[in-house]
Amino acid sequence: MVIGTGYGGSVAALRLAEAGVDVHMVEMGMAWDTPGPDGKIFANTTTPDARSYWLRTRTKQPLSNFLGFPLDKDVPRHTGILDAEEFGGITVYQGRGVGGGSLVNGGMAVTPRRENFAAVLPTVDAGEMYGTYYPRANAGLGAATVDPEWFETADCYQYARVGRRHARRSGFPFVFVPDVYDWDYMKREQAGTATRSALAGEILYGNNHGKKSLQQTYLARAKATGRVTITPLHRVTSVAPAAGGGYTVTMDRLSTSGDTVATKELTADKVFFAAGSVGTSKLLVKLRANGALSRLDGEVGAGWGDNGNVMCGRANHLWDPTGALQSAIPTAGIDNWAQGGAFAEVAPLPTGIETYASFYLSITKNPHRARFTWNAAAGRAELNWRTAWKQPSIDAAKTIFDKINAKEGTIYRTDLFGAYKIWGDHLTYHPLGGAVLGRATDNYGRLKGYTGLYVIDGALIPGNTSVNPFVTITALAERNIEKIIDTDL
Ligand code: FAE
Repeated sequence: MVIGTGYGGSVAALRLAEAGVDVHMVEMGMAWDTPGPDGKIFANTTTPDARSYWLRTRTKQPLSNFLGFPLDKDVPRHTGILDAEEFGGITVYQGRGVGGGSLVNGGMAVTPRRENFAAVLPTVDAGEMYGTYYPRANAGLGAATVDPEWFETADCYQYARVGRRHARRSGFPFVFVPDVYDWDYMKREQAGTATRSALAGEILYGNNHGKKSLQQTYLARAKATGRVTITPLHRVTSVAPAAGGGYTVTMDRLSTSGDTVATKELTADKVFFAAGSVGTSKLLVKLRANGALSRLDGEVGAGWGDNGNVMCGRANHLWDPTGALQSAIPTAGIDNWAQGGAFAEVAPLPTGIETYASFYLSITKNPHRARFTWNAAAGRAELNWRTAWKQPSIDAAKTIFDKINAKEGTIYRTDLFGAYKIWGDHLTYHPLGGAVLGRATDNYGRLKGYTGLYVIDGALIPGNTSVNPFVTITALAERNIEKIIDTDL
């Protein structure tokens, strides 16, 4: 059994099925295979509706304000695609549904520099990762880089070209990064010969065309084996050793308004936790505390980080427009990791109007790590992150943007995250850790204390990857599942 259908879960399901194992995947979100009343499966970013948020009655947009106006609006409570999960000091954005984060993310498929990977996961053989598993992951995900010639002339990347000019004038390297979007489709969107998706501002709440989510890649191949069953709208609540061997897995069947309509128990020989860094950590700290899996290691719950995410915008001069038409798929970044501890994605602001804004999501070297614990009285997992812990991330991002502002004679936008607030320091898109490789598990994701229980998602990575994380999550899952199939099955 695989709990969750994101990157780690999809890799596990495909490789197990190819090895002849029957796999049952359980996913708390929806299947996302049926069009809504407007004929589209996914809602647009500028017009969120019931499909957009996981069980909220009001949207919680990462950019909450624009030109002084709040952007959030009421929506019907529904098992929508984007979860803005709130903990004490941070809102953690996550994808919900078959495909996990691949449904909502920007598709930036970035392989970290080898020296940075070695610093993050020193017990993993970097030679194997860069020789075998990163290439395997990138091929499986369909990662590719924008055609540089087309990039120079495409209206929809004017914002990225402005970002490049400003980066270079301040002496920063500007790097193209691969993405899983179908670049030929994007070209046709720009040429007006295909229905627009990235160019219609589709991101965050799903892409109706063009993006190769896991449903188009790993999960399609997994299903084609005939050995994989996926059960959506079921949330796993417990895993405990079964009397006759294996594990009893308890799950709630959810209605689309989030109510539990049935509870089921199944038995599985082996269980893979792939519910994402937050989902896996929450489940495991609960199961250790309530005695269902009391032998789990004390490291379970620890080592959680936000990949150093922090957002900001810059206000450009009127002679430096970033374009009314912006592709929602980012394609490049500013690499100041070695000098300043920041890698800044040049991000779109696809509002449909000229904003004169440059917008960035920075990934920074933030040393703070939080811990999940189970609050039995409240019946929920808690995370002890503090908003003030974002200061090192802001400082790192400033090594890039203070310099660019000084060079360009520009200022930070103060209208995107509330009134007179420069930094988007309240959120992360990249939760990592909580069941760290080599600490809560052995060096291949086997949970300490139990035979046949594995972690195979972003929970294994200790809080940071130096770049956007899903290629690393996928590559590590490829490495671990190969070993597990060879030795445990
Ligand atoms: P994930 O993909 O989160 O999958 C976990 C799945 O488990 C989800 O489908 C959950 O609904 C499900 N689940 C959770 N709890 C349960 C339960 N109890 N029972 C059953 N199912 C459960 O995990 N990363 C990049 O590399 N590049 C990007 O451009 C990028 N952009 C992003 C943009 C946004 C807005 C967001 C939110 C994330 C972005 N990310 C990006 C992060 C990336 O999507 C994330 O690291 C991966 O999706 C994490 O993969 P996992 O396999 O760990």
